[in-house]
Amino acid sequence: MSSFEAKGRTSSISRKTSETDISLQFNVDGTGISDLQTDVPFLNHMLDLFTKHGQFDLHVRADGDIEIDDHHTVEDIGICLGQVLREALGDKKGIKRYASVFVPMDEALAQVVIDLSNRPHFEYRAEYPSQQVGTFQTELVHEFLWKLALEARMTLHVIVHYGQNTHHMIEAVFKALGRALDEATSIDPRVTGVPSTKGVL
Ligand SMILES: [Mn+2]
Repeated sequence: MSSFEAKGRTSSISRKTSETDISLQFNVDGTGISDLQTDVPFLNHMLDLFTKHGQFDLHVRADGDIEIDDHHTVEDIGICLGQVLREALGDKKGIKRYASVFVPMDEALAQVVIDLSNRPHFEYRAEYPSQQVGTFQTELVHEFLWKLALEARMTLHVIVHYGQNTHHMIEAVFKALGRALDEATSIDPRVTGVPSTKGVL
């Protein structure tokens, strides 16, 4: 069960399943303010960075079956964020559509390339030295990003070029994701209508 409420370039969702109960509000044109309460502290940290560096606003409340593990909660927040992003962008008139952003975090370097194409595709190149950051399993980064790309219907390429510290490497990914989405969703005054030769995205 889920429901949307959209206004301007904002959107919200309430989604409840037997595994998670999530409410999420997203503003594309925000000021970098996040209000996050999930039971996955590392994801809160990453979403905070994403929101700040993307100049979005993001509010998340998530209860999930973390007694099993963090998987469903992380996956379902990715689904919800993708759905509100797609909803908030509407017909995508006047947006830049593409972005490619590199972000370093000390020794780590991440690159995120986006096309808000309406064609879900996810490419991911990342090898982390550790399988866990605290209690967070690094394989869940893939799960989150893939579901985000799928539900937002965007082409998303994420490459971690190098790094030694897994926390730094994932942090660089989420900062780059924020900055790339900020750029791809930004309005270019030279663009009239939808930025596609097909006339629709
Ligand atoms: Mn950190």
